[in-house]
Amino acid sequence: MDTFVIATHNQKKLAELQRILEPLGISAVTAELEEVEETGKTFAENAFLKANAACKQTGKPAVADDSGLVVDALNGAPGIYSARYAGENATDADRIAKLLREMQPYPTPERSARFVSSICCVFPDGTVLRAEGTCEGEIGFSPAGNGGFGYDPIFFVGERSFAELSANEKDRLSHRGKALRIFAKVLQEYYFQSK
Ligand code: ITT
Repeated sequence: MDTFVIATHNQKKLAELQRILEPLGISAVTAELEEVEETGKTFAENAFLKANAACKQTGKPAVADDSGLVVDALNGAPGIYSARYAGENATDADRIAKLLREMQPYPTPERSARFVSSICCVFPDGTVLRAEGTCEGEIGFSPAGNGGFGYDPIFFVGERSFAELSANEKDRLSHRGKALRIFAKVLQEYYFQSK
């Protein structure tokens, strides 16, 4: 099987992608990649833009994840703008604070949300493979836990936030874990058919 370049500049996301892909038998390496403008209107379009640019730049098959938090009460925001929700140089804490402020008017039954991960893999011959995963949850009223990254401290599945889960627990439930397990199957079929 090929070695895949992981097309991300987010170190925490990279760590998750590598730790989920490795047990699935998919070997993933990093590379110094140019920044790509995420001009797509969907997670899938942005994942393609990132994977395609990394494949073109390195000449190797490349895998990208475009992901985000979709909040029903906010009509799907921050969605594909999750990373930029509080401006370009903001921190995870800034983004969490902004989301909690926006969610202030909404009581528990109206705090439903989901994480979405769209995985795209582009091969040098132009082949494109895709997979998507979602995880349903609720936006909490204050941050809890120190694990994970991004919006994890305010995204609750049952009683615990994603930031309170172990890495294994998060990978089992998460949008990214689900998307990558589907991706592993799609990849297997691709290799099987191309033999
Ligand atoms: P790359 O594009 O370089 O991969 P990025 O952080 O900009 O890194 P995205 O454009 O896909 O990635 O934005 C995803 C944002 O959604 C991310 O920065 C987090 O704020 C949030 N997010 C995605 N997955 C998450 C997770 O598992 N836990 C918490 N927040 C997550």
